Amino acid sequence: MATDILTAPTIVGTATRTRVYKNFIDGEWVEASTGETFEDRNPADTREVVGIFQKSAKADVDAAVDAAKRAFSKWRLVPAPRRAEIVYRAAEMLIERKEEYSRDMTREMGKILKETRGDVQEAIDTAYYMAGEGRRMFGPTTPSELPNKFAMAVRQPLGVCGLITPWNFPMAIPSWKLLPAIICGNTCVIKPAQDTPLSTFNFVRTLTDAGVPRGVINIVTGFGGRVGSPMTEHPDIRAISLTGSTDVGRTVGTTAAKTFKHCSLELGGKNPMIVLDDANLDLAIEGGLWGGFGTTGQRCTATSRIIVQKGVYSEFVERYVERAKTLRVGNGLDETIEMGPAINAGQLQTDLGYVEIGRSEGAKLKCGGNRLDKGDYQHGFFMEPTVFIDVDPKMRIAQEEIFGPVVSIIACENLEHAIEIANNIQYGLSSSLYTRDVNKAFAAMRDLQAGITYVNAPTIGAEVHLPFGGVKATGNGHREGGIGAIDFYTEWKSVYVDYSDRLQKAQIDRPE
Ligand code: UN1
Repeated sequence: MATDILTAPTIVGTATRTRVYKNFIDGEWVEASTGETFEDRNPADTREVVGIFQKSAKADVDAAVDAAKRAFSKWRLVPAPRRAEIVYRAAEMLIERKEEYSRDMTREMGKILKETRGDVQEAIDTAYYMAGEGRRMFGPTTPSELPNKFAMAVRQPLGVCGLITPWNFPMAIPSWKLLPAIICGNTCVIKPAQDTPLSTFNFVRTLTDAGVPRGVINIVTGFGGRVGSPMTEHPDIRAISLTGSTDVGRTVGTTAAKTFKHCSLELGGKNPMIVLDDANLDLAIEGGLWGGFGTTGQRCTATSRIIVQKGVYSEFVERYVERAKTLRVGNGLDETIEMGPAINAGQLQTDLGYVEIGRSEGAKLKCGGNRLDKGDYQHGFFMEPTVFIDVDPKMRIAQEEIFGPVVSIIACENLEHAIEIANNIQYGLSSSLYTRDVNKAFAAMRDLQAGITYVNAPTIGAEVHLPFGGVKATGNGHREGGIGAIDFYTEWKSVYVDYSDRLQKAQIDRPE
């Protein structure tokens, strides 16, 4: 059973010694107030302990917030272009460290090297992009309605930001939050996911080496209830940004509202890819495999529903399933592997549980569905790429976020019907359409209820300078990436300068 693997003895002192990582508060490495630690294990081979991290509690959050508050009084006054130079330098350093950090990430998260390199690259892209923002941070200057009066709006930092990040993009998503936050002059306390803290340490170490001053970024590791909750409740944290499940988002949003924090929630998805009769099927099949099984299906943007028009349904299903069966599953450090393990025992159990749910709902299991636990697989959380066909859009496997390598294929009559199926869901993160018909493409771009729509590409692959986020239960209206991030981490201040040397009354002093 998976839980046995979790309690397997730690191999320490053979090839490498397991390193103990402390919290990073005010530029110092400090132990948690609890004196407790937890292990970060490799999901492809749970005998390997990647690192030992601090199991923190409220007192550690309080210390980190105090440090961040002190640092804020100076950091906010550093000119934004100077802050940006540090971030730019970090981007250059990350390029040099990319291979090392990608390997660390594959060891702690499981996704294949090609993808962890992409994850580190996404942090590099964000760093270059946000470094540029340091010389923009534009706000409006606009005419006053009164003579000899100047009007403009400037962006101001918020103060201490609390960042709660997930395990599936352990460097990219921290970069989406940390970099705009510090470019805007805020200071941060970050709680990385307990499954993947090392990548956050690698990222923050690089920022520190590049010159981010002490206290500007603080890391507190641990679990949601003991670290995330005190952050969300802390009166001195002025903004919370969470990427996580819709359930956790609801709790975080409700709690953050009590102290009037800015709150950005990036939550679940159940992303549809529509394939119309006129689509380039080769392209759609490759896209659907990448979108469905890339990152072992563990992306908020994963292509978890494929809605195929009836004229190409049989051919698509047959060819898609044939290809899914041949995907090479294994340890992502092996360059030939195409799909890694689930992140942990709980996630694997969820994935296998949904296979049972799909079967009992009457969907046809066309391939996969089993755990892989023999030979090289025995120490990891591996499972076969799984495809259900003839799925009814109302089934739970077509409605609920699984976050694993389980794809549901649904038949549709035409574009209208496909969009109805696509939209009839609580989530609205990403979406996609394969067609060669420009009229249909534009209709779908308008009508799909999602924060992101791809045409002739799967539902994954967002670029960092465009808004990232979703509608409905996927979020609360904020966007990461692009200028939306700068909007989230700043507050507008409108400034009026009256140089008339007399009292002028807006709305009242009007020429006859
Ligand atoms: C996620 O889906 O959890 O768009 C983040 C992508 C990546 C980020 C995904 N750039 O696929």
